[in-house]
Amino acid sequence: MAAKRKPHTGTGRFISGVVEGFYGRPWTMEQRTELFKREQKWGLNTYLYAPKDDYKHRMYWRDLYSAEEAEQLVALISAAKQHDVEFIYAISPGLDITFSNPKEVAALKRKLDQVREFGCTAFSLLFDDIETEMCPADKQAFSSFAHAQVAVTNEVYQHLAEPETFLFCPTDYCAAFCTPNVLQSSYLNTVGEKLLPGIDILWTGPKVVSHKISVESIEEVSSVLKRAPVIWDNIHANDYDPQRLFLGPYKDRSTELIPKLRGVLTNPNCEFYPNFVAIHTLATWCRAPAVAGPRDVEMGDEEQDPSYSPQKALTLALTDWLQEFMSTDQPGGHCCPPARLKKESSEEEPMQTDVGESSSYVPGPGENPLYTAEPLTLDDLKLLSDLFYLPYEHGTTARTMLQELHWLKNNRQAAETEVTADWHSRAQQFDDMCEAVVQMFNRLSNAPNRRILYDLYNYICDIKSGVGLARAYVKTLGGQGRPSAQIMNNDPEPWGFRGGLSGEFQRMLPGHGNRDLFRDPPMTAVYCIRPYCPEDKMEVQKIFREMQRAGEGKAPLMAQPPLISDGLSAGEICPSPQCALVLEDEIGMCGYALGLTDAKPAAAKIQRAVSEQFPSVVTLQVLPRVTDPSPAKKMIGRLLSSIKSSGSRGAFCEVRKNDRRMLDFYTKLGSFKPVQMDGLPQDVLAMATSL
Ligand code: GDL
Repeated sequence: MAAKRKPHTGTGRFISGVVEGFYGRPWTMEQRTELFKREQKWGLNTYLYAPKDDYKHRMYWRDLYSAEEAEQLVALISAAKQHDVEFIYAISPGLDITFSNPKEVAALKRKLDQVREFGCTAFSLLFDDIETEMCPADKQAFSSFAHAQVAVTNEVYQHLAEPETFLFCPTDYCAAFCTPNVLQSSYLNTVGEKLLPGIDILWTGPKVVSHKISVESIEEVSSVLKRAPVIWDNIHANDYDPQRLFLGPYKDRSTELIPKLRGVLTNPNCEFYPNFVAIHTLATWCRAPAVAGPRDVEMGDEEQDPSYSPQKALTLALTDWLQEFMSTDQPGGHCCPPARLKKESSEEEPMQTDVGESSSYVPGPGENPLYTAEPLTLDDLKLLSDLFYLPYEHGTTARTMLQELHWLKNNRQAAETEVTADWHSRAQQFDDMCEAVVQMFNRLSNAPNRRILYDLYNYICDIKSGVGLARAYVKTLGGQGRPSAQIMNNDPEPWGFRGGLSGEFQRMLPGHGNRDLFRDPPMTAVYCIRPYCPEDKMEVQKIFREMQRAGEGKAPLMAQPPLISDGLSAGEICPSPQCALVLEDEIGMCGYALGLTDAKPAAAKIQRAVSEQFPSVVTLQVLPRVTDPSPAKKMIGRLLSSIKSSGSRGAFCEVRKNDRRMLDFYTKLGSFKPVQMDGLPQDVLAMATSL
């Protein structure tokens, strides 16, 4: 029977929902059922079952489910159905499957047949996060890894009678993993061409955790995949860092993407309950009305998106979440708040007793009043979300606190000599902000819904003590009170400093702290690296001249002896094929990287020799407006890999000793080391790397 063709233009049902695809403790069946209820309520339609550390999903993918497990899965699949959520069962055989062994493929089919018997009708094969080297048997049978995966996936898909929903996760599932890039990736091109058209493909965007996902990037990958992808969005995933939690809104994805995509599934925080915001705001985004006709404003900044405002979506989510915090509805047990809420009647049961029937405690005259706590507020939740916002951005209050602490620390001199009113008033404001965090912590700890609290507990404890330390530090700076025991003491308690071996390692490594969101907010500029073409010659020369002029102050230009790199940049020497790249930003060309696989002839012309060990030469220039070092690093990386594939053993660069910027660049790369080179002008240093 021919498969029903699905629309790949985004005009059909938009797949929307959640992928449980993170590492670590999987959610419980109860939590998943709760998820289906929420998805239905908020208009999301899909759940992709893919918990990385579930034994039988990945590590022991061949093993069939036991009777007890089967019972649970049957119940889960039926719960999804009840709530109009499509349950997609995913399996990850990539750790150790031999693609060419028919027994392995049979094992895969057998496992999926079993799940089909549980009532499941939608499936997915995932090949993310696996070794890309094939075993000898597979190398013999398939021309590439992509061919191996596609062959098995197509076979399984057909075995299952071409299910309406069938997803494939490629090994190169984001642009950053594609070599040399998305358009030229032979892996992705094979997948796009050979994977049967009814199979949809998962994609995480430019990176594993993508800051932004642009319409252009989706158009590009769709052209290679020959279908619109389903986004597996890691924006709220926190399985890579035990100190992070993401409670900010779904953001930096324009709603113009919706018609260009087959769907979006969010792979959120490992902790189930704190995902309220992640899933609620995604649902708001998915419901965003389509805007007819072309827009007259340049889109890209989500705040200008007329169909979706992350801030409004966040407020909606937090308002609903507040209700949930207040609910005592705990399946499988009674629940009472730990402290009575002020507004509640005194008839309520005291907390954490098993004597539900006993009357509540009433303090006698002269006895301590009962402990009471203010109820949690929407502002508390806004603050909480601000403190645990998004992977590339702190929330407003968190940013302000960091800025203020930074200012207070840097201006403490003034406070010591002359007591400035300004410093003290800002110190007081900082203290008030810290107090708000402590109060928020207290009210959260007293919220009736303990399930959410327990999921949040470690994080809010951590931020509370972090804030406590900062607060004590500012007090000390201002000369108020005695130096705080926690921060000034030489023998602090373990809770007086942030511990853990991993943290200690980090502090010892170079560059520790240089990715702080406060000091180094992520770059918003979008760069494109593309192959050089002859028409680029003039622009390359322009950059070269501009950078030469910038260096003129250091050494008179005309007096400088010629270098091979100068010849390349000035267009007098042609770069070797595949060894020339240009960098572009919104304004235009802003850098280039050029190379010669064999520098000997060019060297001979200027009476120089080239060592056998490093026969190739590279040169790179980037305009000063490119403050982000990564595009230059990427260009040089790509250039070196092209040079390597030409068979070269090593490459060198020529750097003028007064060119601190370039010296710094090559030194920081780590792989380039100064080398002796005969005939090199006095003021020039050669640095080289083996390939
Ligand atoms: C990944 C993994 C995912 C993990 C996420 C965040 C995909 C396709 N796979 O690379 O399981 O949770 O990063 O750490 O995203």
